[in-house]
Amino acid sequence: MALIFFSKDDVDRFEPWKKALKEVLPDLDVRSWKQPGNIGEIEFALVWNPPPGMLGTFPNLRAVFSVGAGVDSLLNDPELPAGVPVCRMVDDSLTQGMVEYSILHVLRHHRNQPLLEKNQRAAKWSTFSSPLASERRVGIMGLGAIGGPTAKAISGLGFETIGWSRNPKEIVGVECMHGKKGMKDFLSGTEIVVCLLPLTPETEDILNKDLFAQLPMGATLINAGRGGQQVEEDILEALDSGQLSHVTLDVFRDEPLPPYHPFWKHSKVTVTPHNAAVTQPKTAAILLANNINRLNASQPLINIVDISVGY
Ligand code: NDP
Ligand code: OXD
Repeated sequence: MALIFFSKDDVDRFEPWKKALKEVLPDLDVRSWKQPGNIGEIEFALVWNPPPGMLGTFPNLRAVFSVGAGVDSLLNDPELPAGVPVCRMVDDSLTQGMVEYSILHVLRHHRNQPLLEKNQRAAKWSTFSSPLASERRVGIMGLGAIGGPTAKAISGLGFETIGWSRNPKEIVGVECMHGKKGMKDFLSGTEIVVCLLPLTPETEDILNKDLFAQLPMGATLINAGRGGQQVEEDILEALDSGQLSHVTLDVFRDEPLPPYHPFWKHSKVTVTPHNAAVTQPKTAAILLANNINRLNASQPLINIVDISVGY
């Protein structure tokens, strides 16, 4: 029983994953993509942004596991082996990291920390107050494994919290909207938007000038979903016009963000390098082992991706 690991990352994550997987599945032969051995023996793939075509080279693949929650790079592979199930990552520690990121940046925008930092650099003593959290509406786009707990946590801080998803949802303390029809109400009056959507054909370019125009003047945006959801020129224009007062972006169309990109040095843009949350091998390996055991016992896999909708 062999698994191939691939990660297109700036750090080599193979050894921690191998160690964590061997602890829960001692019989699993965990191989790095650098030394795949006999590819006919590979039954499972655990991957982060593999090059298109790579997965199609394993003739006996039984399941593909994504290291990350987002599976857009896998589904965009024209040679993704047909009929092989793809599972996304749903892990409490990943969710917790995303909740922390969202809270950190919602509070940063709520308290206008970027202005305080600017004033500090100018040795300017200027006090101001922020509205009460209950007077500030925060909108969460995507109410799934990550967005749902994030919306609850933001609501728990006392913010007026509104959420948006594809299908109807009920979350205590969160006003839930859904679908294209719910979008207008979701946006109107929302001063801080947090995007936690997967990248699909429906969500591509969703963070665009039409959406920004429906927000109150001076609204702020936090995007930790995927870069393909944001129209970069529209963000820059909205920042220039004051429609948006600040954006915090963890994800980009081109990653790593090229050094010449205007976002890096823009005074109204906070850039984080796609590290809102990183999957922890220790906790995630337990979930993978569970899924591999299920497959071996002919039980249905957990967190299987619905390829027809893209997440
Ligand atoms: P889920 O699949 O659990 O949830 C996705 C949510 O988005 C669901 O609520 C879904 O609606 C909603 N959604 C999908 N399509 C639409 C649409 N067209 N209109 C409205 N709502 C839509 O995903 P996760 O919560 O696990 O992860 C979300 C994304 O977060 C990942 O795909 C990834 O891109 C990103 N991510 C980023 C990380 C980072 O470090 N920056 C780390 C982890 C994740 P419904 O509930 O109705 O199906
Ligand atoms: C993920 C990510 O999808 O890290 O998990 O972006």
